[in-house]
Amino acid sequence: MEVPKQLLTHFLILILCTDLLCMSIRQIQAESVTPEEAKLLRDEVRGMFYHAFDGYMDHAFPRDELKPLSCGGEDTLGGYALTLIDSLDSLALMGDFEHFTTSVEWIGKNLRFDIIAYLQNKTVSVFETTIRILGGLLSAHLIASDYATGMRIPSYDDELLHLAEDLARRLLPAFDTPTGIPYGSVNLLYGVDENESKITSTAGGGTLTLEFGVLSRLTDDPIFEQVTKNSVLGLWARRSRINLVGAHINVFTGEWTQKDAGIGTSIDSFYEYLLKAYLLFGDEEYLYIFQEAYAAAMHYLYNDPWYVEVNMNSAALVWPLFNSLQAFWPGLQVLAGDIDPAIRTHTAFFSVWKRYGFTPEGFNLATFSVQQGQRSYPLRPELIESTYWLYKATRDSRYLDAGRDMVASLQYGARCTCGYCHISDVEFHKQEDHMESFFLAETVKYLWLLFDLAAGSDNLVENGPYKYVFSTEGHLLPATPQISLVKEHCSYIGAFCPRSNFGHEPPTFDIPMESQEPNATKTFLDTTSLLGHSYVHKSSSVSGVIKGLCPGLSHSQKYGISYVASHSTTLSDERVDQSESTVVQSHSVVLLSDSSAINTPDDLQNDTEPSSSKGDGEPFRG
Ligand code: DMJ
Repeated sequence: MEVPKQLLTHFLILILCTDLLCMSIRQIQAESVTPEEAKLLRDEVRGMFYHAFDGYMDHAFPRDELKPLSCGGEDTLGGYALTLIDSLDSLALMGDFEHFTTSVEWIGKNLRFDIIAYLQNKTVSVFETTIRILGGLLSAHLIASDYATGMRIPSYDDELLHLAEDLARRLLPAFDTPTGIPYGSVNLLYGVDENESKITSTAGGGTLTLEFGVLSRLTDDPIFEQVTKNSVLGLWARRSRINLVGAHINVFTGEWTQKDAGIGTSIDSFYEYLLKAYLLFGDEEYLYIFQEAYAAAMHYLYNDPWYVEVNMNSAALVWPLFNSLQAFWPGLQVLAGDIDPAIRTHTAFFSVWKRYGFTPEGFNLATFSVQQGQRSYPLRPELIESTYWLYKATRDSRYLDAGRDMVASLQYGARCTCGYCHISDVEFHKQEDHMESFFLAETVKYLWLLFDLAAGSDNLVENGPYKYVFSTEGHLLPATPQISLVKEHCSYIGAFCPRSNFGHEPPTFDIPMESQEPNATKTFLDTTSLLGHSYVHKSSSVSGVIKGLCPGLSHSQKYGISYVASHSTTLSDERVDQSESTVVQSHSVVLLSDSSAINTPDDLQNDTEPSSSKGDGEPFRG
């Protein structure tokens, strides 16, 4: 492996320096990533992908995951080639048509959930199976079946869609509970075992809507969308009076069995899917819930720049802990248009990465040290994901520098014989013989997207025929007219919907506001004032992520991140087209946290008066 010299120097600085003095030395020594270096880094990341992917194919396939130190395989989620399925859209994204085709064809011919269910009598996690397998199959199906992606496979005949539908139907029995919140696990042949635990996590019940919703819209069977929305409503109905949710709930009684509220472990993607379900499907109920949930999180959990865990009823501090799953949050804030806190939080989280070369699963904010028992780094993507979103929104080269640090850490600390290894202890960098499938679905994908964007962005996400929403497993879900139900929304709104948007022609994006019908413009302006922003539209090219399918489509116009504004940005990359790069936070999809809007109830359920997680005192001093 050829290692760029600058990367090597950077890594040496990274491992030798752990204190403030060294941070300033590092700042002096490290030059910012140039566009040329971004290309090299993108290629470096591509090499990382293939080291891990080839290792998996050579030593583990068709088992679920690679054991990268011993060069073997292990079944971790049902025994159906998990890593291959989780990697499909990464292959397509990087333009590897050959591997994408052979992989899709192999899965289409060989994977049969009925046979696996019958022979192996498997009980699987509803959450993991949905986000990794169902999401992987659906995103690959949507790429392989569509000429507009440039990756249409001629021989492909919806095999992956049929597999996804079969699998989802096998998960449906899990939703048969009094609350609508599904059991955590289900047997693929028999349904839910009578001894199955009735306790599940909030993320487990709240992170299914994208995959199941897409399936409903592709199969014209509403059941998948209905049960998963019902689950979200079931969780939200049991929120506390201060709009927080706990971590674990009994799916029969609806009682919270773990009342710690936070944005990380066990809850994280509940928030993520509220916003993304709205963005992808245009269902405003999700937006409404997201606004309420987000405002409460920012009021009670945010301790600028960190996030804590508090009791969901009293808001009393429970854990002054950064856990690595929280690191997706700045990326979500970019989508929501709340960039300033995202920048500060990312800086704080990244300081933990810089200190150890990786983020530990838990970092104690009272002692500012690694939390005992949470010392590992299992190749998680969250901080990298947020780095990508913040770079995309700001084009600030500090995010490329952060990405370069992360590549250096992975290359020197985690790369091992046949792939990339988990780090069992971030202080000693000991490698462990596991490689989670999300390393290829997310970790490497977001790094590649980051540097590809800096190098000129020639990929499906940036330049493809649709705007994409990323699932929590990093799978690409396109806002096609069929998925976003453009027709339905347009007829509902009675707005400007040219016929050509519904034919075989690809939809037009980035329609200049000036060229839209007056009623469409009005919708946009109404929206921004509704959200309380003083933003005045000036740009000739307002590009919301899914905007343009139908100018009258209200949710598309409210899509939070706009990459275009005629003001306010630092630009480090002069090659980037001016209209694309001068962006950022000009308008937002959410009504941003307004603490005065949250009433602090006098009579909180069970618990004591809410303690403010901000302002009064310093909860982290221990
Ligand atoms: C992934 O499976 C998903 O990102 C999920 O939402 C959280 N856990 C892993 C990555 O850390």
